[in-house]
Amino acid sequence: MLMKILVVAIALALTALTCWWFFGNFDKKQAHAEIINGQQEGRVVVKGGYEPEVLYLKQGVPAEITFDMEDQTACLSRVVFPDLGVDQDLTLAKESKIVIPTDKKGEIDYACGMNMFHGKVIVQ
Ligand SMILES: [Cu+2]
Repeated sequence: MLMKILVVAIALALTALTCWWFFGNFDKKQAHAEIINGQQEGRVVVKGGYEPEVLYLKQGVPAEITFDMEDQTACLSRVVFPDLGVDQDLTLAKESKIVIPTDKKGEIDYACGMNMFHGKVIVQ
């Protein structure tokens, strides 16, 4: 009996480790925007969610995020930034640019049109 519990415990631990390995891919989950000639360029791939989920911007540098549409589902067809009053249809072009104000530090959340998938921009 004790042996069975031990085997189950080890199996669970291995499963947890595997999940962490695959889903805890932090490189894909967050990124810093590139600064080119005094302009920040962020890039978010829309494919079954947002990649990266968290994008860091530098305060005071004009910024723009390009949403690269790789998803065919209706779910992700719109991106909504409630704080910015942005509700952009991403199906009009492969790439859609959205200007992000960087005058003050803080977090700017965005989501798909149904508020199911979430992403975040952090100005710091
Ligand atoms: Cu959705």
